[in-house]
Amino acid sequence: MEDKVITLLSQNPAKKNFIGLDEEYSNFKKAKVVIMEVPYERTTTYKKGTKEGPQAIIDASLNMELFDDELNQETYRIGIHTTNGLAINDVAPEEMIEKVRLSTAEQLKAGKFPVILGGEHSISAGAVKAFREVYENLSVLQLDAHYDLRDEFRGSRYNHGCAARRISEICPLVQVGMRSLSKEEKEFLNSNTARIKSINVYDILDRPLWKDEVSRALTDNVYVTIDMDVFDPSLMPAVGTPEPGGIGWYEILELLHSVAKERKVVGFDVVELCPIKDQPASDFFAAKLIYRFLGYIFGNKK
Ligand SMILES: [Mn+2]
Repeated sequence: MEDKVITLLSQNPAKKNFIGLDEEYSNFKKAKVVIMEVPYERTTTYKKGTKEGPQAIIDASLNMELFDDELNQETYRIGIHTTNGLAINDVAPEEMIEKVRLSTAEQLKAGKFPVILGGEHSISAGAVKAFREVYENLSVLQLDAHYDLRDEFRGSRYNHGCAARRISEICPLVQVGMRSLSKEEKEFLNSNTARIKSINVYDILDRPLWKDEVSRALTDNVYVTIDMDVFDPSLMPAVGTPEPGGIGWYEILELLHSVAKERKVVGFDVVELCPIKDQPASDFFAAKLIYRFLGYIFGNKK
């Protein structure tokens, strides 16, 4: 009964922080987690709108239950602070990356666990740089429909199609769920198997133990970058570059749960949500994914 009262009091839609938490659970000082909004969109090539992603996730989260039915816990008690969004939409990609790096570094210095909301996928490289400066033995787990391994795309090395290539220059990379790439990317991949481990959808269909392969390939400290198009577009239509044949909700949750158990997840981002007007299901999906993943990471490590 007491929990119920707290739940009602905490969900105040007037407050624009993640899940609409009260001051007690959303103030910066006590929060373990900091949600950083990075509404950057400059190099998208297909459907536009991912700069609206962070706000759509926050809005959807206001309607989410604070109690987690799978984990039987109230994850928000770890404290979740939401920062003001980075004002970066007018800057060039190189400058954006540097700003994301700086603001991520600031959160890490304060001992926070950053959760970064994009925005397009190019923002991730800035965050990964900051994590690499703090964490030895860092690797990145990328969930994505696309390999994003182009060295350059449409005149920029920081196009969203180059996101994973830039990350792979910072630390080892494990990619999961891909199903679309260019011949150039395939050739690059074939000559960089020591640094990049790729488990595409065909590997997933063929190998029942693929999740173990993922865990084995990751180092002790893991940053996770989740491009929402890794999910099947029937579940997650609100993405800029949808690809058929994606992964399901429970399968991704199982993967994230096993990674959270077996490795130290030090931060993550959720990118490329491209909200569809009057169809909040995808926004809510992303908000719930974030909350569940936080539950996996912090659940049993009080
Ligand atoms: Mn993608």
